[in-house]
Amino acid sequence: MISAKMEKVLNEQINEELFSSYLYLSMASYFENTKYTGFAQWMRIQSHEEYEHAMKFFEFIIELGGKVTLAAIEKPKAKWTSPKNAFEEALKHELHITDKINKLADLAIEEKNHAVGSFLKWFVDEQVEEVSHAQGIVDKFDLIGDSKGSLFMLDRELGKRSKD
Ligand code: OFO
Repeated sequence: MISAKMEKVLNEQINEELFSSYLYLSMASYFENTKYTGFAQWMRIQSHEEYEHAMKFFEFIIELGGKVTLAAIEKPKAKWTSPKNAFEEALKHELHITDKINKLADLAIEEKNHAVGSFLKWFVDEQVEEVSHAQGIVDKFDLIGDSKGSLFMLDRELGKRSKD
């Protein structure tokens, strides 16, 4: 039910999602080390969501009768210059993932593979949400500037995030 090319790019997306999970886990560790436990909690949840995204691709490839082939996960960065810098990189990363999902959707159209196109719709919508969330947080960092008190409040607010 899927071409060799489609199988390859779906497998590559498992790797992209697992790297996302690893990157956000690394950010969680960075925030724990710098005592921003609220930001760390937000990143832990994000990391878990990314693992779930990887598993959606994993199960879908199998459902299509394809073969899952796992590859090495790139080592993530471990340090950022500030909390704002970490969230800016999270936003940049989500824009990269959006581009990957869009390219996958383009291939589904090109190959007239409606099953893959339908599966990807959830991810297209999810990416709109992910980019909007990350952008919203970066905007808040811009608003608070150098205010330590506001940074503390933001850390507390983001720490309320729980698993949906
Ligand atoms: Fe899987 O959405 Fe973020 O990377």
